[in-house]
Amino acid sequence: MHLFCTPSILKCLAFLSLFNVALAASATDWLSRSIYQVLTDRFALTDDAGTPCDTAPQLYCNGTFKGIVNHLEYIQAMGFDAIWISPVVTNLEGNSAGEGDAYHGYWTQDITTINKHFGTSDDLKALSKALHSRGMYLMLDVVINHFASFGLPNDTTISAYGTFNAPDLFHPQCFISDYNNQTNVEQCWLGDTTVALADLNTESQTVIDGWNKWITGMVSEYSLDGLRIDTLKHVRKPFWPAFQQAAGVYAVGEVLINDTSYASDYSNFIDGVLDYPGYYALTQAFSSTSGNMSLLLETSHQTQSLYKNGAFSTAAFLENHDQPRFQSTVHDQSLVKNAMTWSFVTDAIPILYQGQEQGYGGGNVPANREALWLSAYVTSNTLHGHVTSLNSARKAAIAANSSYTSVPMVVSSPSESTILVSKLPMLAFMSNVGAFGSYNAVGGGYQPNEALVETLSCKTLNADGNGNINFASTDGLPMVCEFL
Ligand code: ABC
Ligand code: CA
Repeated sequence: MHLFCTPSILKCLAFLSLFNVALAASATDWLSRSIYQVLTDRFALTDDAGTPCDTAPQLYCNGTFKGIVNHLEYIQAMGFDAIWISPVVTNLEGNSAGEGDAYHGYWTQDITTINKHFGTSDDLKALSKALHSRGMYLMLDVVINHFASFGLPNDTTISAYGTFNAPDLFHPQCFISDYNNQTNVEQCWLGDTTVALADLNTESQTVIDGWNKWITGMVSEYSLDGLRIDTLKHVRKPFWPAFQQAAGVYAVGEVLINDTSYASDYSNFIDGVLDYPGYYALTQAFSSTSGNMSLLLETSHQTQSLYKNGAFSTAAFLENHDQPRFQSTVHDQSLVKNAMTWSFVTDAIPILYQGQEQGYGGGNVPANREALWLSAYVTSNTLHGHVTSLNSARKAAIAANSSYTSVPMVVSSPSESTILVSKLPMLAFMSNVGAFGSYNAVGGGYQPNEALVETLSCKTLNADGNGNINFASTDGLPMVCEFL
């Protein structure tokens, strides 16, 4: 059994959240949510057969929308109130030599139909409905930048693309060769000659109108609450505001870059941006007992000053389906727990990639895309408990302070191995001293002698006469403190 305590304010919240659906979900609505990233093909089988799934050949393992519906309780019981699922449209069928098949959903072929491997259009609607009846949100991953082709596409390939079926709706073929040249990044192609990602001419009015009409239709047909936009930086910035408006719901874009000033400018064109620069700083800070904490501090201060709405403009993550899992290189469970804590205690919307709670440790793509059913969805392991406690602490803080999702956090680094996030009533200490290290930290802002709870250990404590807490850890574990 993991330790898990519920601050008193949370006890009436499960009931209230049932009324929290139906209207189009805005950025503000999403700020209090926490997102569980589902890789649809690898999350749950329809029949729970426990079939093996070898990640190496990159083939479909047969996870479905119905499988997700059957395991929503698993996700919600950890405290998540939103899921992000893989792209759902019909993809290239068949196997490419070397890069496998389209189990991840990013090899678009026809945006008017649903990928039959994941289920039917009705199955997707049933998933949306099942989520909403639990007070949860559905975020759909959408690929706007490209369509896919085995080998370079010819006129016949393109004429089969349905909505965008003419060569002049695509940029002339060239693979991206210079990431320092933004025109090259926007107008040349991702992929390679095995699987080419034919780059749409997103300057063309036909393409703009086609996408805007499509997204309006998708949001309405499947009652979507939010979007994760793939390859955001590969489409010119002015394309996005009209697209976001046509969607009418919150959208967070993927800008894969370790550069805060580059990534942050996108927050002027779309609601949210996945915090990749923060990801790089976070993984580095907790990579070992000599990780660079000042880089994390500096990056988070830049995030606060450069994004349109500070860190509220971002969604934070420690893992995703494109990066090696944290535990592929870090094994010290104290470091792991500290690194996991960060996304849940900052101003960002937290995202957890399926399998992290099961301690999965796959390295680079495709090893990091392990099937979750192989874990049997057990709830007994330590990290599962850790995630549950973090979500619970975050929800309690949001419930206790009406400006929790609008007043910026204060981040400081009291020593070279510790970082402190203050977002009253929550005070979170993280450190990279590791399981054999110890640290002391002081934080304040409470009432004199106020009764508090350390939510990860469930221990109660009191602020001192000045409203401070003096915290000593002998095992390097993080601490997340709030009102009892
Ligand atoms: C497959 C294989 C790979 C193989 C590749 C050629 O083909 O799995 O092993 O290398 C999907 C699949 C992938 C598949 C691709 C291509 O399609 O999931 O498995 O790869 O067929 C998104 C999605 C991703 C998805 C796609 C395509 C896009 O999250 O799952 O991939 O729809 C670029 C894009 C980014 C994209 C990513 C895969 O590629 O920008 O949107 N992700 C630099 C560039 C980045 C670039 C990155 C990786 O390299 O700046 O733009 O991402 O190629 C930092 C720097 C960064 C630097 C990183 C590596 O280091 O600051 O700039 O990123 O320090
Ligand atoms: Ca492009």
